[in-house]
Amino acid sequence: MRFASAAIAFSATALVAAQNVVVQVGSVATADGGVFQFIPNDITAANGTTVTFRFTGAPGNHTVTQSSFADPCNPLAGGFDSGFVFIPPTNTTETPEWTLTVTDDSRPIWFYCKQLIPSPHCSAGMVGAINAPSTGNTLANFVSAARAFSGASGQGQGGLSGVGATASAAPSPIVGGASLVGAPTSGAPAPTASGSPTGSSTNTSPSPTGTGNSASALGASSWLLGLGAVMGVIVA
Ligand SMILES: *[C@@H]1O[C@H](CO)[C@@H](O)[C@H](O)[C@H]1NC(C)=O
Ligand SMILES: *[C@@H]1O[C@H](CO)[C@@H](O)[C@H](O)[C@H]1NC(C)=O
Ligand SMILES: *[C@@H]1O[C@H](CO)[C@@H](O)[C@H](O)[C@H]1NC(C)=O
Ligand SMILES: [Cu+2]
Repeated sequence: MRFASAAIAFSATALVAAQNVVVQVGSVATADGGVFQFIPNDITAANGTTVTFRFTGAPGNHTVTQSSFADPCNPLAGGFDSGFVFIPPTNTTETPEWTLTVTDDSRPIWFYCKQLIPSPHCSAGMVGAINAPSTGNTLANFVSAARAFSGASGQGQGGLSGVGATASAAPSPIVGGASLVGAPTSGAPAPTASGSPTGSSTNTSPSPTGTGNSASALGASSWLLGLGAVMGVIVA
């Protein structure tokens, strides 16, 4: 009995951990891949999963801005946008974080960093995806399209809520020399730069593979959590 409880507690813990994904925003010049990257950039997240972006790259000044497969370096109308989070070179106090909750795992969610200084981060490959398909409109193709993008990536301001994912607050805490420019608010105006709100309608790619698996994992997780809670009560 004790063994069974421990096993269930372990499973529940592992699955709960899998429902929050942490993504590092920005890195350092000496890192593999350099400063301009999201680590990881290929995220699988079922409905309800939180994706926490941690602005750890110091120094850094980055955004997490929703775009579309067809137009990787311009904001998607109605998309989410963290705003510019600046991290000073030396301060290592609390790391600003921004958390999105996935609300629609049935289609891919594409994003980029819209910083242009010292050169556009998007064309340096600072892009990522949540639930990218494994064939067709893959993350690899998205990264290639971003790298091929020339000129200034779109600066339009997105909001807290995006298409398929939503945040409830702006990045925080902004302390210890960090700063935030263009903090997202609810009801943010649609970005002025191009970015079709129906970009996904031109996206004829199949649903991300793994959606079904994620969904069943979520279901199993909920079930185990429930059972774990019951077991906890019994054991207590
Ligand atoms: C961060 O980048 C934005 C956009 O380029 C800029 O407006 C802001 O001043 C920058 N912050 C700092 C502290 O450099
Ligand atoms: C996730 O939510 C979206 C929007 O409600 C829905 O279309 C989709 O089917 C859901 N995914 C799963 C696996 O249930
Ligand atoms: C580090 O944080 C302190 C306290 O907030 C601030 O006074 C200082 O300017 C910061 N240093 C840098 C390099 O931003
Ligand atoms: Cu960046």
